[in-house]
Amino acid sequence: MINPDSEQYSDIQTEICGGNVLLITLNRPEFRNALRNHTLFEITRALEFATASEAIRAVVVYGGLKFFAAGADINEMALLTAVTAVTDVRPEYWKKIASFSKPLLAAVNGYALGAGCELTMHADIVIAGESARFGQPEINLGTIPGAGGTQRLIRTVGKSLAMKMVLSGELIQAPVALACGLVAELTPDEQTLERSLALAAAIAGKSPLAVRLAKEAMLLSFEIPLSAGLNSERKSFSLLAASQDRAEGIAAFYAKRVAAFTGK
Ligand code: CO8
Repeated sequence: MINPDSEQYSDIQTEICGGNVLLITLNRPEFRNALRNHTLFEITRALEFATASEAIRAVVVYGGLKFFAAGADINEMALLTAVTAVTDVRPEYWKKIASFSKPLLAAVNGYALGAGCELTMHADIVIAGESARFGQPEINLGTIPGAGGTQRLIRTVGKSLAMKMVLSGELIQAPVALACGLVAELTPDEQTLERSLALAAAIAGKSPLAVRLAKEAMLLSFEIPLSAGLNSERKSFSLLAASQDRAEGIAAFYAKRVAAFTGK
């Protein structure tokens, strides 16, 4: 088990906040938090820790007050050839991030570009500061997004805006990101982290079973037809009827007290 308080990481810092939220802070300011392979590796290790820990019920990924992440590390990307791209480790790291089963929040100030923007789209909820700028500027490098940017962006913000962003490389500002649904909430920059941690803590206080199945059901909507999604939702809904957490939630409602969910 990785100790999140240890100094084993070079590209990120981790901290457990309030006992049940893991905070991952990207820590390569000299490269504007560019996500080199090792950064993604460390993020996956931190998420593995969060998965294995019963105490951790939500994760927040944060870039700091000034920038979130300026994309993939261009120095590293420039070395990729058509052949080495086939065995590139990055897709495996992205799959691990995408399959993380607990709630993942992104707290974004400043630039979230390229792979940085794609990282925010791997998050379940994005809270952005007023300085946040989102973009897929890969076209300026003669290439295209490689970590889901063409797929997740269009599903999130719709065709016209996604096309504009990916084909022109133009960035969008925080209010546009909010209006198009890339972001759930805007805050002043100084409050982005605090608000994200508070929201993560609120989610961490819910039934972890219900949260997990709700996340799973919603993400499934991107993969399957509506009728199959509705069937899957119904099965998870039925399954939860057998949980102690649901009984506790209903008992707490009648007793007019706060429910104490245990994940059983
Ligand atoms: N990778 C590596 N280094 C970076 C990156 C990056 N993505 N972004 C910034 N840096 C470095 C700069 O080179 C600079 O280094 P140095 O101090 O040695 O000159 C340092 O960070 C500071 O950068 P700036 O001086 O530019 O800082 P500013 O605050 O003025 O500007 C920006 C910040 C706007 C974020 C600017 O740095 C920028 O535009 N960065 C690149 C953004 C970008 O194009 N991102 C997309 C990356 S590509 C991707 O994500 C996936 C596709 C990969 C294919 C690539 C094929 C080659």
